[in-house]
Parts: sequence; C-alpha cells; structure tokens
Amino acid sequence: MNSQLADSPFLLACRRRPVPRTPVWYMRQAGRSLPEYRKVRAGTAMLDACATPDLVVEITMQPVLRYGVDAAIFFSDIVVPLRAIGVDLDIKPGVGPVVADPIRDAAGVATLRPLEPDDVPYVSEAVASLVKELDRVPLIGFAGAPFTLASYLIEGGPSKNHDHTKAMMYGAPELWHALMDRLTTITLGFLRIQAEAGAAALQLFDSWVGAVEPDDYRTFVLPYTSRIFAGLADLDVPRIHFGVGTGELLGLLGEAGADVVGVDWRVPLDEAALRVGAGKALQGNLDPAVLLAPWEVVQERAAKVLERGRVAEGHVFNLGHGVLPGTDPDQLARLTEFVQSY
Ligand code: 1CP
Repeated sequence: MNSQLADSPFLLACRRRPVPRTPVWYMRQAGRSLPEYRKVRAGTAMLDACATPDLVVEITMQPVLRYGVDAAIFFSDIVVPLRAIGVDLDIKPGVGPVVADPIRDAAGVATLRPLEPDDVPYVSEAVASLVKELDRVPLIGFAGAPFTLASYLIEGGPSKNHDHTKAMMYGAPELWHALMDRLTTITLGFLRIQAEAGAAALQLFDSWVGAVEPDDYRTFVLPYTSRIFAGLADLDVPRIHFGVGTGELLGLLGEAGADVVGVDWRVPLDEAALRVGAGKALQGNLDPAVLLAPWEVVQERAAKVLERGRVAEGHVFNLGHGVLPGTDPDQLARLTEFVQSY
C-alpha cells in the first residue's frame, strides 16, 4: 500500500488514529440515485454488470468523481459469490435477489462448495484496475455475512420476518450450523480475493441480522462472524461490520472482531460507542431518509451525527443504511462537502 493511501482520512479513522477531518462515504453510493449509473446500466442485467470489469470500474468510480467521497465501494452484490459457485439465482429489478430452489435441507446445503479465485476472475480483475485508477482513494471490498446470505437462500428472496430462516435456526439447528459453516467459508473466500487483489478495507454486510435476539446471535451467528474476522486478521486491512436494527447487538458485533462497527440511524453514536465498547471505531449514521428533506434539515442532522461521533475512538461518517433511490445527488454532494469541511 502506498503511504499516501495509508494516510487517507478513511484508513486513519478506521485505525483510530488522529485525522485531519472526518472521512465520509455512503453505502449504495453507486446505484439508482445517480443518472450516470442508470445510463450505463440500461440494457444490462445486474449480475451481468457485476461480471463485466470495465462496467464495474466505471460504476465504482462514478460517486468518487461526482462527490469526492473518501472511499470507494466495489460495485458488486452480496449474492455474486453464490451465483459464481452455481446457485441458480437472479437479481430482479425492483425486488432484489431471487433464488430458484430455496435451500431447506441437507442436500441443498451440500451444493454449497467453497469459492475459488477462478470462480470470480472478473472480481480480481476489476479490483486491480480500480486500485490503479483510484490512486489515493481507498477501495472497500465487501461480502454478505452468513446470516444475511442464509436468509436469501432459505427464503428464496427478500423477506420481512425471515420466517423460514428462523424455523431452520430453531427447529433444525444442525442443518443451520452446517449451512452457516459453508457460507462462512464462501464469505471468507470472497473477502480474501478482494483484499489480495488490492482492496484497502473490507466490510461485512449482515444487513438483516437485527432480526435476531442477543442470546441467539451468540449461539447461531457469532461463531461464524468471529471466524470470518479472525480469518482476515493477517491481511492488515481494516474490517468493518454492519447490520440494520442491531441496537441490541452492537456489543456482540464488536465482539465478533471487526475494527469498525457500522451503526444504523436508530442509536445515537455516543450511545453506540458505549454499547460497542473500547478499541473500536464507529461508522454511521445519518438516517438516509433525512436526505429527502430540505438542505437545512440535512445540515442540522449531519452536524449532530458529527458531534456525537466525537465520542468514538474513530469516526467514519456514513448513512445509517444505503442511499435511497429517490435521493437527489446534489444533496449528497452538499453533504459530502459539509462533512469534509466541518
Ligand atoms: O439494477 C439495480 O440497480 C439493482 C439494485 C442493486 C444495486 C445497485 C442491487 C440489487 N445491488 C446493488 C449493488 C450493491 N449491493 C452494492 C454496491 C455498492 C454501491 O452501490 O455503492 C452493495 C454494497 C450491495 C450489497 C447488498 N446487496 C446488500 C447489503 C447492503 C444493504 O443495502 O443492506 C444486500 C442486502 C443486497 C441484496 C440486494 N441486492 C439488490 C437489492 C435491491 C438488494 C436488497 C433486497 C432486499 O431488500 O432484500
């Protein structure tokens, strides 16, 4: 890693070192809110776009060029490694991932083999091109966490209550553990491939794990997220752990071993710092819906997040979840400037 990259505000904040200013990036900063994204994506299916390095590079660069954010996030999706090992799934516009044959028995679990670099050559290629093109801006690689991936595989698509997922977790714990074990190996493989190709940080998205209560997290999820973070420790890249609705799980998310814990908008960052405990940086946590309000409101709320974030040992400004598709890009441009000059 070149020294200018190591001194970037984003990597310094992740490492809980002094920063010249608070760094900022946004989950889903590329995507449907950007007209330039809608233009290049027109006529190309989401999973085809993810497998086309030139397109991945262009889309990943779009928010960096438009907003001047302090980190880029690799354009891909959490289901890309599953598709790459042969799971029959698609990303349906306006819906999300849809799995043809939901996994609900041992035979289904047995189809999930480890991910090898040769399964995703387009990922290594796009990451390597991006690292060159980004120059002084760190690239964040990412993967879906086992619980969130399990939910898509078991339910067969997006789910509100994760009924089938919990039915397996509570009713067939051996099957659950076998599934989580295989997904852990796949996730770890996907993250290592991105880091080895040059990603400067890694984020584990456990978007839907907030559906689980703390004792169940400890029994059914923590062994796997811990194994993932431990399995990345030798890489010397900051590890970020994020989920939605995880207010009661923040201590456990920290315990799993990440360097940075992502916080959704429901818990103020000063309170989150207490729950997560010492030795962690925080990332977050402006409610993405605030961006739909007039700029004065955005500014006031963003200042509040920045003030509360001072309590954390390191703070990376972000939204509490992804950019909403209806967000005006000019609001994000003003917000980026506001945070960077605060
Ligand atoms: O055609 C399109 O534009 C489809 C919309 C879309 C996009 C832009 C999907 C389908 N995925 C993505 C890209 C994506 N997905 C990124 C790239 C970074 C960026 O855009 O800046 C990332 C990091 C993800 C990760 C992802 N996919 C998560 C975790 C993050 C989160 O938002 O919680 C999840 C849960 C998914 C599944 C998924 N893929 C797509 C959708 C619409 C969904 C969510 C569906 C649901 O509500 O369950």
